[in-house]
Amino acid sequence: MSIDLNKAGELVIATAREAGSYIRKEQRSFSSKQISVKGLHDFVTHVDKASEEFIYSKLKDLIPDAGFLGEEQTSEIEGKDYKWIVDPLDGTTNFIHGLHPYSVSIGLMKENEMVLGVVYEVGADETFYAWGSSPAYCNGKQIRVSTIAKVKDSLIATGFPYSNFTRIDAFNKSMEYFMRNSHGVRRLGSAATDLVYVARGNFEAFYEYNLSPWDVAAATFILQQAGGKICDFSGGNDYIFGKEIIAANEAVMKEFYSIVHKIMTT
Ligand code: 2AM
Ligand code: CA
Repeated sequence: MSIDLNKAGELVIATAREAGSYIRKEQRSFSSKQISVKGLHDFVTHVDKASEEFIYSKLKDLIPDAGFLGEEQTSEIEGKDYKWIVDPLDGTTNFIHGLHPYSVSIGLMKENEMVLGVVYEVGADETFYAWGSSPAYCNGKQIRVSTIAKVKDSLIATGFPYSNFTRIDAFNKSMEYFMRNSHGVRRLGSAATDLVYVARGNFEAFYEYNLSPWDVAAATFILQQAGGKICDFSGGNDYIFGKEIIAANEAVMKEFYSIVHKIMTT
């Protein structure tokens, strides 16, 4: 079965933006009393849940038989050829603290390959998207990764460990390396946003361990369509479900990968 990706893409953009408007409105009256704790430093709010329920209600009839994997487990459907991978609010800790960025992330996988990605960053009202073999766009304008080819000239994004500290020593070493040998390291708090900022050329590269599929699926597709390269810490393709991701513009990937691989896997 094949679907019209242009039609699906327009609907997914509208859905992500509508979910984002709801999140923006809720943030204005949000109180820290409304937080629930899922795990160590892993927070969820009624806003995450309502956003996912809204997204599910919009997507469920678009592709009959599609699976659905959402962070808040609104509905666990295995599905046939297609699967939606959804983070209704990526950057919940930022949201709780009234800080940007935070994003709505909706990806579509067909037979284990991503075919569509939409990331809506609420604070700047920016929609990043790509589908099929199209280029990547932000708010209607084509985006492309940067051409900076050396780590020493790069701005690097990452996520600090917050609940899984098994690789903290290696991670700290990698941070020290990039502090000494690049333009600097940034931790924005939303992996989907980090990845689309690599796609637009704000960052040259991004790496993190212990992310979930919904944090990265949509944005990795957008990044690839913008000319980026992505792999796991060993150079393989298991970066959506494998909890390790290295992403970079094409020119700097080889050097960036060799550093992260060496420090994080030895
Ligand atoms: P989430 O907001 O959807 O949970 C960045 O490190 C990634 O980790 C984010 O995409 C974020 O996704 C997730 N994360 C979960 N808990 C976090 C925390 N306490 N601090 C930072 N990131 C967290
Ligand atoms: Ca989330």
